[in-house]
Amino acid sequence: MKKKISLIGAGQIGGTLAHLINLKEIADVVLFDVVEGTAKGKALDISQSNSVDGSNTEIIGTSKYEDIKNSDVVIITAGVPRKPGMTRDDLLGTNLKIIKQVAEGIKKNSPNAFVICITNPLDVMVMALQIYSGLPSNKVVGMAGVLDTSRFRYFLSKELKVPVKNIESIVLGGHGDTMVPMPNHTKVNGKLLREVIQKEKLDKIIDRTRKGGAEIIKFLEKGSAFYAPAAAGVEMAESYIKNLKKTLPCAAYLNGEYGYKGIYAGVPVVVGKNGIEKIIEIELDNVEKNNFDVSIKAVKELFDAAKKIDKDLEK
Ligand code: TXD
Repeated sequence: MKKKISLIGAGQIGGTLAHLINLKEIADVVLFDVVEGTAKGKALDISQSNSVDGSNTEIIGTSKYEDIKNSDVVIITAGVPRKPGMTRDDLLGTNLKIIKQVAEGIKKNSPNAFVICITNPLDVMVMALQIYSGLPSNKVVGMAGVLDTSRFRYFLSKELKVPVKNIESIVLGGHGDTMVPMPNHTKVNGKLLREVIQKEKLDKIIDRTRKGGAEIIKFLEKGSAFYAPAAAGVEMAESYIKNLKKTLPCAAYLNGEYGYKGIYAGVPVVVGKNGIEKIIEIELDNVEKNNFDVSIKAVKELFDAAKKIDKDLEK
């Protein structure tokens, strides 16, 4: 039985998601956007690549929520991206309204889907999405840690001249400047990172990872990163669809784990056919715990700001 992935938002990331899912033949795709032409045009264009790439998945473009009915996965990129000089938090007001609308559409048409939120400010958007939609928290997750970890591993691989596949790592916490790259949980060719890199170089790479999004926005001037965010979203969707049970850093609902309850945070989770199947609690030393707490505090403060905008977020 062919699987169905609906993409809410057919912009830079949404279009790239559609192309990657189609190329890897993971599922049929519904590309949804309020600007119907964007969705229909990109769906048609990607469909016409099938004869070259040999993919045979179906992809349609639409602006009607009924077309996302009974999706296995819904990935949300609907919203506005940052402009140079903006922080992810600056998008709160605009994107919160959009997420509320999207949550309604999913609740009505695909309440059993595994929902991956990508829209920024990510940690608050995914929390709002789960509250607005009322979907179970193990089926609503945010994409950020896979991207942030991918950036961290890339920068390390360039610095150490090691293939990125030989670097295991993880970035925890919120998707913002307080995110927590984890050097003590990073291995390069099986060796602990701190044994193979000078502290100054590591600190520079941690800082560059935190500002990875802004660095790309500065180059692009219009729009933000989309290839790597899309690749990260596809890895999460594929782990669910194919029940790969990959351990991935995702913004997941904490119910006591890491000492927190009732908040979303970037932590290692197992993604399989039941959605977030397990939250992995890794040992944090005092510095890591402190950094994690600072990151969670930033998410909480932004969520408080969101609740001031929309009282419906008061649980
Ligand atoms: O790691 C991460 N989570 C981040 C997320 C990485 C990079 C970018 N991040 C955020 O994703 C970014 O800050 C934005 O909030 C989203 C989407 O970024 P993208 O670059 O794809 O933005 P675009 O190209 O502007 O696409 C957004 C699309 C656009 O086509 C709009 O017409 C559409 O969203 N849109 C809507 N679709 C459906 N419903 C509504 N209401 C709607 N409003 C706009």
